[in-house]
Amino acid sequence: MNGLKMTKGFLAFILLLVTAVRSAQPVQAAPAQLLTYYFTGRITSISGTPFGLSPSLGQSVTGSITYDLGLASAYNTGAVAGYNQPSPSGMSVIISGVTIHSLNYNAFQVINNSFGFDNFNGFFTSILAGGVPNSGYVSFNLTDFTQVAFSSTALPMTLNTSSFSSRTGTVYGGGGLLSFSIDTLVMAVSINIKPDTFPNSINPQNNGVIPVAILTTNTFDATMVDAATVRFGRNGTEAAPVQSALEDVDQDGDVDMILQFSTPTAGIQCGDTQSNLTGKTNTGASIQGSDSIITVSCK
Ligand SMILES: [Ca+2]
Ligand SMILES: [Ca+2]
Ligand SMILES: [Ca+2]
Repeated sequence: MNGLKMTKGFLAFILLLVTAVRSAQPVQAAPAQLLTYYFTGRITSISGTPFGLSPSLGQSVTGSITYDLGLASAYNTGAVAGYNQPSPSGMSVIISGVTIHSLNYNAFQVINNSFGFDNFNGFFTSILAGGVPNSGYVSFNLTDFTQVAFSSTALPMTLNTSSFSSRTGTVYGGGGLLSFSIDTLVMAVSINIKPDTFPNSINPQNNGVIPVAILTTNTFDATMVDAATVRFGRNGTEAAPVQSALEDVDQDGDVDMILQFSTPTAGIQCGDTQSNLTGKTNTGASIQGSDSIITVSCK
């Protein structure tokens, strides 16, 4: 009898504690809905020597654009409607090995004007690779004259270069200005090599298969992937899947894609520390993901 009373009392105490902890919690911010795109392009014009760089025309440029659908807010000023979001979101441009990184300021803006959507603008205040703080801006301009690329009520979930009639970027500051084209845009996706284990040990001489999961997140539906277009291996271009299925691989309640790749065709070499996956969704958007590996039985 006493034991039961004590148990009841104890449960009531726990309930009180849980209620107190709950009410003490701050209001939760909207969950991050990060979308990252990798891009490649070429330098199309140069003026001065931005950040001490002496790039050449036509030289390749790579980088990434990240935005957070959860932080976006719509605004409307007269004829111009847009979507604006504060940090964190990021842009980086890599020129001659130097990363120029957006930071700290109104890093992303999409304006829907009479010319369609354009002006992915970000201002940066530091250079990471050079380690020299500086000011200036990096911007991306994707203009869709047909005005059909995005819905009018949200930031775009997918960016296909074919959707834009004009794709350019600019880096300004540090004593110069350069412009570059944006030739490819690839959406970053989350993958898990050998979903049941970590670290992901791979014997390159093995004749079996490597399972790889493409995970569904709050910004990406892995069931939209066209399995026939997926490739996996050293560069992400090597092996086509020998099998694929849809299932909740990580048991978080949403459906993921699981694929099997033949180890010999993946081209993985002793000492590799990462393997890559590429593919397309059934709406034609390009995807790319990578995960760490360790190679075993190598001599
Ligand atoms: Ca794993
Ligand atoms: Ca998930
Ligand atoms: Ca899942």
